[in-house]
Order: sequence, then C-alpha cells, then structure tokens
Amino acid sequence: MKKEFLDLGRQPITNKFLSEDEFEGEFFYDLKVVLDEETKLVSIQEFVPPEMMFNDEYAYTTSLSTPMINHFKETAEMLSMKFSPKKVLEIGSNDGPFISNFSKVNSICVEPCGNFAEITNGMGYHTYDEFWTTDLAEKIQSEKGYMDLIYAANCMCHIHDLDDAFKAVKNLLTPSGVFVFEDPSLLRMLERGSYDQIYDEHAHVFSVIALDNILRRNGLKVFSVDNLSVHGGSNRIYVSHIDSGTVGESVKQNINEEMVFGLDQFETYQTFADRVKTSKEELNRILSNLTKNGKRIVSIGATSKSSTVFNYCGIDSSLIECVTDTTPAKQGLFTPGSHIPVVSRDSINLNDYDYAYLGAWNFKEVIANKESEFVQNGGKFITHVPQVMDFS
Ligand code: JHZ
Repeated sequence: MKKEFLDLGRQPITNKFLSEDEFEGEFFYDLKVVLDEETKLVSIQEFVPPEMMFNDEYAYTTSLSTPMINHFKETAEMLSMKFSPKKVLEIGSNDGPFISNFSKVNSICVEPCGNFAEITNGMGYHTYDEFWTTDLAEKIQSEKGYMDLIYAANCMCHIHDLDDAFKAVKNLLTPSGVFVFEDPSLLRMLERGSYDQIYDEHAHVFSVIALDNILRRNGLKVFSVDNLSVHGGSNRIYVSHIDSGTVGESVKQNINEEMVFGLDQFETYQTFADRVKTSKEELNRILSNLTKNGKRIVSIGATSKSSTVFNYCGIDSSLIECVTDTTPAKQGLFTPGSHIPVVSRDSINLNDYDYAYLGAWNFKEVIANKESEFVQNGGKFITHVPQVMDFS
C-alpha cells in the first residue's frame, strides 16, 4: 500500500520554460509524495506523461553546469579502470559528457530527447532516440549484442515503471556485466530538508533499501554503493546479476545508516513533511520582509529544484525579480508556473541586487567563488538548505 506524507501543491513541468503567450493553458498537476510500505520506495503519486517532459525541446543541458563535465570524466575513467568494459551503453546521455570518454566504435546511447540524441549521434555515438524499456533492450540486443557496462546518471529515478526498466537492464547485460547508476539520495534529502529534489521528472527518490528490494525481484542485486556530493548528495549504485559475485561492505553500511535514520518507518516521513512546511513559512517570511524593506532579490540557476520551491511557496516576480541561468534555451523565457523572467548572467549587474537566492544550491561553492565581487559589495545569498538562511 502507498501512503501519502507530503503535498507540494499544484506544480508545472519543471523544464518547460515559457513565453508570455504560453502562460494561459499551462499544464499543472498535483505533486503529492507517497511511501510504498512494501518496498519502501518513495515516489510521486501522480506521474506526468513522459512525452510531456522528455521531448525535442528538453532544456536541461548537462555540460552547461561545468563542474559536471569533470564529474563525468572522472566517473568514466574510474569505471574503465575497474571493469575494462568492451561494450558500453548509457541510458539518458543528454549532451554526452559521460559517453564522450569512451570509444565511438563500441559505445551507444539511449536518449528520448531528440535535440540531445541528435548531438550524440553527431558526435559518432549511435543513439536510440527512445524511452528505456524491455522492448528497446530487446531491439538493442538483436542489433548490437549484450553490454558489459550499462550506465545512467540522473535518469533511473525518472522512469515510472522500475520493474520494466530493471528487467530491460538484466536482459541486456552480459553474465559478468555491471550496471551503474547515480541519482539523488533519499537519506541526504531527508537530512538536508531538500524537498526540492521532488518534481515531475523525479518520479522516485531512492534509498538503497528500496533499490535492493526492487532490483532483487528483477534478478539483479546491489553489490556496492558510493556516496557522492553531486546534486546535493547522490548515491552511485553498482549492480550485477543476482547470482554473480559477492555483496560488498558498503551496501550493508548504507542500508544500516538508512535503517538507523528510520527510512523504513512512515513516521520519519511525517517529521520531514513538518520540516518542509516550516521551511515554506520561513522562506516566505524572509523574502517578503526583504522586499517590504526595499531590497532587491535575484535568483541564480533556473533549476527544476527551484521550480518546486517557487510553486510550493507561491514565490513570483513580486519577490524575486529575475533568475539567471547559463542555458541559452532557458534565457528570454519565464520560469514554469511562477513566471519569473530568466536572463543570462551577463545581461544583469549582480551588484544592483541585495540578495541572490540559490536556485542551484548544489553548486553553492562554485557560484560563491564566481560571484565574490557581489559579496565584497555587500551582497548576500539566500538558501533553504539545510534551513532557510542568508549568508555571505
Ligand atoms: P542543476 C536537472 O535538475 C533535471 P536541476 C534533472 N532531472 C536532474 O536530475 C538534474 O538536472 C541532474 C545553471 N547554472 O544541475 C545551469 C548557472 O546558471 O542543479 C542549470 O540550468 N550557473 C535531469 O535543474 C542549473 O543552473 C552556474 O554557475 O535542479 C543547474 O541545474 C551553474 C553551476 C549552473 O539541476
């Protein structure tokens, strides 16, 4: 049975940036969050049809967050050293910062957003412009054979039917092959109060407990876990066929840490929901007091995460004047639901503003370093993670 613990209100498609004439008729859905008592999987209650989110106009471009280029290069090098894969498949390859580290001859991609599939196809990596399913895995197996390494970053948590997605992996993996995927960690989200990890694309937020349950019923098992700092705290999950190799200490350690925190208990999620409500009140209070006192506020990073925050807290351009973002496809448009103008960083003088809300709080250090002049001129940042506060 699935039990609801959090209601984040009416929410739009987070990567659908809008022109003014698209405001009317914008799509909204109810963002409610549930715990599955059997598997302990945390999911959103109402899934948004995948084609509405992942299509030829998908805006999020991995390589435009420059720290992620290094992250994927290091990950690719580490996986090559550890597993020496001959044939590699990436699911959800976006604009290719991971796959570009592998040979074009034996590496392929799956990417349902046509604009990005075109990029990796152009780079020489055969890219299937389709959603990841057992049917697609069967087609790939007949055209390209079995894979030694299947990799996915910030993608498995987007897939609604996890049983089908994991079966597809099992069917395409060589007997000694490995499946490695990374997604935001449920434990870190609860520890840090970062409820903005929940939005249309993030159909699930994973614990190791839930993943192990679901992988095992599909003939796979987790054999190792790395805790990563990227995206506000993620886990890299290493998976093998259920009958291949042993399970490492890191799996037991992670599951134990999650049990101690109470990720298997519904009450833990009710406590989190109370914290989220307090966060909303605090953020509204601080932003309205500042604007009442004539302070000007900008936001940095037109993220999916900030879409959840703005729409849940009812924040619009009366509180935050504009949002800067490095992505050309977002600039000149308005944020989903909250309709705040998105501009390039170079088109504004940050020193005209008193406060900058960190929509991309996960890149806090990088942004603070880039914007040291803003701080020297008395500018302050605002974040809601781990609690609502301003700092310089
Ligand atoms: P970032 C997206 O979430 C959606 P978002 C998706 N579902 C997911 O899981 C993660 O990505 C991986 C900009 N930026 O990574 C670039 C600056 O403007 O936090 C990006 O648009 N200045 C696939 O959107 C955004 O901020 C900067 O200095 O929550 C960051 O988005 C930097 C570093 C980034 O993911």
